[in-house]
Amino acid sequence: MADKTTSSSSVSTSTSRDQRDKIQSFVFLDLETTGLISPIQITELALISVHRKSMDDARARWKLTPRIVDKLVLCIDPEIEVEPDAEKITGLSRSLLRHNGKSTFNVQICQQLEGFFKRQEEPICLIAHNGDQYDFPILARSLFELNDSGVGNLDLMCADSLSAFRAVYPKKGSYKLTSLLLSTFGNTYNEHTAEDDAIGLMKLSINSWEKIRVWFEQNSTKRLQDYHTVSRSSSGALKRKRSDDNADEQALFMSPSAGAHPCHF
Ligand code: DCM
Ligand code: MG
Repeated sequence: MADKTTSSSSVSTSTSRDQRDKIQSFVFLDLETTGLISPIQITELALISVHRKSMDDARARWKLTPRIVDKLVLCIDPEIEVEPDAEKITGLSRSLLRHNGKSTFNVQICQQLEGFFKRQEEPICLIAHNGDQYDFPILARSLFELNDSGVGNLDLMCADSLSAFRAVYPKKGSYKLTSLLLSTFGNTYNEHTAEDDAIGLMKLSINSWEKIRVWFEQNSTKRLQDYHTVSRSSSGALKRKRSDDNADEQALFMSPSAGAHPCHF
């Protein structure tokens, strides 16, 4: 009798601990920016947060759009000019952002982000496509350079969906977000718009949820703060992020270990 009690209570303790440690909120992140040349500033940010339960349910029901999501989409004055190529693909220029009265990445934006993350059940994991090289360090720098950013107190795990899709589907020809969406769902979408890129990433993740979720859980070891340390400790201009031609595809999306990081602060 005593043994039984002990063993059942130890099982329930470990189950609940297990449950507690599991990612509860998956936050799909995408940034539009001034381009590829350092210093890179954010022109648009999208966060789409979906609870683990909704991701599980969506997959089980073959629905790619969960009913319950929190979204935050912000357009931001980057304080420097947007590179012509970036302006062309995103439709965002500094003057357009300013004429629409958008603020710079200031303390108020940090507070909005902090409020957004505080609404999500922890543990929280940010997911971004090529996030390790691009979105995570850029967001971390923007946030943590403002010293009074309360986001620094939050525990935000990070997982790069580009690495995830490479690992889970090693034989794909291209791992660009647009290519993955086209090959998976057969349609194009409004790419280079932060919200649509983040939603596309969410749908791809739901579609491959069983495998991708396991990868996210096993590989979300870094925290957002860690990317700021990396960006401070290295020097040199940020080179390339993503490009639409095949050479860049080869360099950036197919063989990350060969040569220099495409995004190196
Ligand atoms: N970017 C760029 N040129 C490209 C691709 C991307 O300057 N060919 C920059 C500007 C985009 C940012 O990267 O705002 C994010 O790219 P994406 O829209 O793919 O998320
Ligand atoms: Mg984008």
